Order: sequence, then structure tokens, then C-alpha cells
Amino acid sequence: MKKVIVTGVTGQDGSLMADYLLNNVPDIMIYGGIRRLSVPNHKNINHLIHNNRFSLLELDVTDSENVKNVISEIKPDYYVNFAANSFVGNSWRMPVNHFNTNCMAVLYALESIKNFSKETKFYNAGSSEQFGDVEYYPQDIKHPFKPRSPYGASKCAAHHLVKVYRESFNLFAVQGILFNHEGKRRGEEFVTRKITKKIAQIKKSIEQGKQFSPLELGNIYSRRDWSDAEDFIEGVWKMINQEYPKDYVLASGETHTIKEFINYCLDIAGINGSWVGEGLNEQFISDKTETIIKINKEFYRPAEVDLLLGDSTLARQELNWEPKINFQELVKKMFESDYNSV
Ligand code: F7E
Repeated sequence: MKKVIVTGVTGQDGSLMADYLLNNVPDIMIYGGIRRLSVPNHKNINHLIHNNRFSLLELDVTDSENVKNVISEIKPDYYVNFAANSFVGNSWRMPVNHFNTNCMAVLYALESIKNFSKETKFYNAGSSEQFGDVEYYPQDIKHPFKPRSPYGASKCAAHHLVKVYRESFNLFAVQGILFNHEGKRRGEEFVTRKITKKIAQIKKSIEQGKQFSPLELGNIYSRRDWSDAEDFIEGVWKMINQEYPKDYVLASGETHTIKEFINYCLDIAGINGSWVGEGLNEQFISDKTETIIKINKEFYRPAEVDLLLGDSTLARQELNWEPKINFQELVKKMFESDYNSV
């Protein structure tokens, strides 16, 4: 049996990775790293708890001793690091937490691998936020790092560390640069899930003749390259199983504004109406004159990444990877899942 440590296993990507491995890789034991929380949140992994190829592991990636002990005892074949503080909007309020979780934790893992388990293959979750204030599009792996948030800066620093450890100590260490990836398990603070869940609730309220509050958003004119998280998990596994370690971009190659995401979701929900006003006064009003969406400056960021559009040609050619689900299918899948569970 091979052994893999998946950190951040209760989150979207970590739990999807555990599912992917259980379904597609027969001889592997999964150690799901979880941090002790006063109120545990296991909803994404409840279905895995009794699987005998899955075991929960107490692991706080920001505790260097804990990381060292776990890696030196288990000596895993793979260490897949999805543990992160991944909410960009929060990183101006908690910059130190972002650096500790997204960067120092990577250093602790790399040091422990170097000292106690040199054969471990290491993957770190990189982000298109590293490109930030972009110079050209589509952005490929050669695009310079120009982060716009403490989150983006923490991922850039981690990226440099991964490269330094790979080149200095001959470790198999890679950092995939993943553009936005979403799905039913996406946290509700991220814009896609915030939209699909609230529009599903509004739709139900309209059907039941109940009152509802509008969906409140920030900047709806930034553009993102969205994909399905399940497609990316397969790409990550391919990346960590190459012959030689190399970083890749995973992206759909399509970009849409937040407003386009909303419009498509409203279409699927069958909520008709029109946009009125501008700037902070912009609103979407239904045909029955109800306010469905309004702008709230609280959700604007101190600095914005305006346009993300990824070029994943190399991953497609060299890893034989491609996303299966397109933008429209993704929005529909997320909305329907929320509609069926609200
Ligand atoms: O924001 C705008 C916001 O928080 C997307 C993370 O997984 O992908 C994600 O980062 C856009 C931004 O994701 C609201 O200003 C407007 O322009 O869904 P998001 P993100 O910041 O792109 C990258 C690749 C990662 O690595 C990150 O970990 O939507 N926006 N109104 C809003 N965003 C939020 N969250 N909430 C709003 O009300």
C-alpha cells in the first residue's frame, strides 16, 4: 500500500482528492489531515470516515513540530497540501494567518520531507492570484507574479520555496497554479456559491410566496476563469505523478464577469427582470419589481484582480489533462444542487 497525506481534507479540494483516490487508485492509504477545532466540520468527509483506506490524522500544518512528527513517522509516498486560508477577501484582515497557513506551513513540510522522508512527492496548491495585476492574457506558467493581496503574496512566497527546495535538495516538489475551481462543496463565502445558494433560496421563496432579502455583492465586473473542482483534482494527481517535477497551470481558458455568472444563474432559475442603476446603485429588479440583487460596498476589496484567463496548454499536452465540465454546466450543477438542498 502506498501512503498519501492530504491536508485540508475537510475542505472542497482535500475531500474531492480523497474521493478521487478511493475511486481511482486501488493501492493507497489516505491520511486526511485535520486541525482540532472547537466545532468540527466534517460534512465533506462524513461518507469517508468508515472506509478502511481512509484515516483521520491530527495535523495542524502551522505547528512545525506536529508536521515534523507526522512526516517522520508516516514517511508518506505523497504529501498533497490543500490546507490553506483560501479566502482572498479575508487576507487583508488576517495577513499573518495567511502567511502562516499558506507559506510557513509549506516551509515546515518541505524541511521535514528534506530531513526525514526525501522520497515523498510534495504538491502545493498554488493560485492564479499569484498573477494578480496581469500583464497579458491568457496567463501561462511564465507570467510574472504580481500579487494584489496578502493571500496572493503568501502563495507566491510558497511557490518560490517549492522551487528552491526542488532545485537545492532534489526533492519531487511541485506547485500547480490553479485558476478558480468551484462546485457543490465550495465554501459559501466564495462568490460562485454565494450566488447559487442565495438565488436558489430566492427562487424557493418566490415559489412559496414568502418574503426574501436580496443577494448583496461587491465588484461584479471582475473576470474569472472558472472550472469544476473535480476536473482539477485529476490534474493535480497527474501533476504529482509525472516522471520529473514540473509546475503547471490548470484553467478552463474561458473568462466571465461575475455579472455573467449571475445572469446565467438567474436564467436557469427562471427569474426574469433587468439591471438598473450604476456603481453602488446598480440592482437587478425582477419583472414583479422585487429587488433580487444589490451592490454593497462592504464586499469590495482594497485591491482587485480584474481579469484572470488561464492558458493550460502545457498541462493538456504534457499531462494529457483537460477539463470535462464547461462554464454553463458548472453553474447549472451548482444551482441545482443548492436548489435541491435549501
Ligand atoms: O471572488 C468578486 C471578488 O472570493 C471572485 C479562491 O479559491 O480563487 C479564489 O479566489 C471575485 C472577486 O474568489 C463578492 O471581488 C464580488 O473579484 O469567489 P472569490 P477569488 O478571490 O477569485 C483563487 C484562484 C484562489 O486561489 C482563492 O483561494 O468575485 N466578488 N462580490 C465577490 N467575492 C466574494 N467572495 N463575495 C462577494 O460578495
